[in-house]
Parts: sequence; structure tokens; C-alpha cells
Amino acid sequence: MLKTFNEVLNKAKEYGPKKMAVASAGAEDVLKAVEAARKEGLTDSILVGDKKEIIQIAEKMGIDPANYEIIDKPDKTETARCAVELVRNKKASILMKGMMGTARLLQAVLDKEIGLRTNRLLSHVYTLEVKNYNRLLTMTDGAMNISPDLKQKAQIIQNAIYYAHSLGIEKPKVAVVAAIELVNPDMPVTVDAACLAKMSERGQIVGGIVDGPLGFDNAISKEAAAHKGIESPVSGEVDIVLVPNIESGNIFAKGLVYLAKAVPAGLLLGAKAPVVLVSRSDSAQSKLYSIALGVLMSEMGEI
Ligand code: COD
Repeated sequence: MLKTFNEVLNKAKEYGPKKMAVASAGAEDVLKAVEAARKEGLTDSILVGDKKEIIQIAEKMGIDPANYEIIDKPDKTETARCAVELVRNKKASILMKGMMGTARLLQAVLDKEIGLRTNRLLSHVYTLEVKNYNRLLTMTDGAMNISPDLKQKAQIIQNAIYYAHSLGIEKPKVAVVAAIELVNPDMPVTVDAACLAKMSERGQIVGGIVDGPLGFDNAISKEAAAHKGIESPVSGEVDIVLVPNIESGNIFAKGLVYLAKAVPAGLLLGAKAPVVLVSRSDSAQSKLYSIALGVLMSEMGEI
């Protein structure tokens, strides 16, 4: 079980280099991460975007553009579609979002003709390395599904469980968090949480252990759970946190990053190939870790 991003990086090196298509590569932090991933032997990237701009930025940074295949697509929508097509045509096995809006890339990924859809729901995971926690913590979904219903939440959990397997976690522990740990029909999130725990017990979600509803305190701390008299098979050892909606997930991750200096890395799951999808404001180091996660996930193959 990989417990830090350094361990993730070292493991991913064993599987590299993988071909990666970078959509809109013309930005310093994107190129910095892509070059670091090349030097670490993780990826061999095809850069898509405004070729002149990519070469200019690369040279300014001391990166030799000759190490990359560059496809000239000055228009951002064209860039997204081209990078997606490279993955669809198996010229690359990982897709990375560079300097473009998330929604634009997602629309290309979801495109019925050229996209990367499977019969699964696409969902996003943010994995965080947090100083005061004993393992990597994955939160889902703070970036793709806006307000998932019960069926979608079950699929989001299933995607995250498969992903956690790629981190060597045999039976990932999932906490479905809510404001309280009791079922209250006035709080539909608690009802969904109880259903998801039962769905896991009955084999409708497989490969992990799901419990909820749990407050975030008694999910993350055994002591807090004991204090409230709650016994949970996941408490204190949570690998995955399912949040109720995109806003809570986004605030959760950004809160940890900005206030607790957590290091984030992000991936989109459920497509034909992993999509490295981090915030434009995330550091080059976060982007490198996300690429490493993409390599591990790509090694698992299409699920
Ligand atoms: N998985 C699989 N298929 C999907 C998914 C999904 N998660 N979401 C939509 N689809 C399919 C639908 O079934 C449909 O066939 C087609 O895609 C279009 O669906 P719409 O009309 O709901 O799609 P859009 O374009 O209105 O919305 C899709 C987005 C991904 C753009 C939308 O959900 C969105 O904006 N999500 C949030 C993205 C964002 O801003 N994130 C912030 C990052 S920090």
C-alpha cells in the first residue's frame, strides 16, 4: 500500500514511460511537470496546442522541444479534441489537461464520436497527502459530478475503489460523510449514505468497505468515533471520502491545501484512459504526482 506521493512516484517509475497526450501544453507549470515526468521516466508526452507558444515557453525554461512530438492546434477546442483523439486512437494511454478550462476538456472527453466514454460514470478523485494523517486520503467527487444521485454516488465510489487498488490498497475503506452520523430523513445525504453502506454489504459495490453516514470527525479519527459511541469498520483508517456534492468536495480539498499545506493530485476516472486533471493553480509538483497516479491507473488497464 502506497502511503506517500514519493512512494507513488517510485512505483510509477517501474511502469514508465507511458505515452501521454497533453491538451494545451503552453504553460510553464505544465511543461515543468511534463519535463520532470519525462526525466523521471514516467511519460513520453505528445504536446498539443499552439506550437510556436509551446516552443517559445519551453526554450525560455531550458527545455529542449526536440524531446517532444508537438501538434500545432492554436484553437483550444481543437486542442482538446485532438488530445482526446490521440488517446482514443491508442497513440497515448494517458490524457492530461494543460492550460485550459476543465469544462472544455470534459466536453471533448464526453463527446459521443471522438470522446473517451465507457459504460461507466466519469468521476474525479483528488488524492491528498496530509501531514497529520497516516495514509493518502482520496476525496471524490469535487470536480466532475455536480450533484450526484444515489446511483451515481455508488458509481463514484466504485471508480474510487478501483483507483485505490492501483495504489496497492487491497480493500479500501470508504467513508460517506454527512453532517451527522445518524440517518435523518430531513437530510437526504444521510439516507444516501446508509443506502451506500448497505449496497456495499450486499455486493452492489465491490472491492472495498463502505460505511456511512459518518461525520468527518468520526470518519477520520477512531477516538472521535469512540467518544460518540460509534463503531465503524472504516473509522480512523479511511482511504476514500465520498462527499455529497461538487461544492463540498471542492471546499474540502482547497481547505486542506491552503490551510493545512496538504499536497493534492487529481485524476478523472471512468474514461477509456486516466485523465490527469488538476487545477490550473496547483503546483508543478502536484501535476507531477498526478501524472504518476495516471501511470499507475493506466497500468491497471481499462476496467
Ligand atoms: N459520466 C459519464 N457521462 C456523462 C457524465 C459523467 N459524469 N456527465 C455527463 N455525461 C454525459 C451525459 O450522459 C450526456 O450524454 C452527455 O454527457 C452530456 O451531458 P450533459 O448535458 O449533462 O453535459 P454538460 O456538457 O452539460 O455537462 C457535463 C460537464 C462535465 C461539463 C458538467 O457536468 C460540468 O460542468 N461539471 C463540472 C465541471 C467543473 O466545472 N468542474 C470544476 C473543476 S474545479
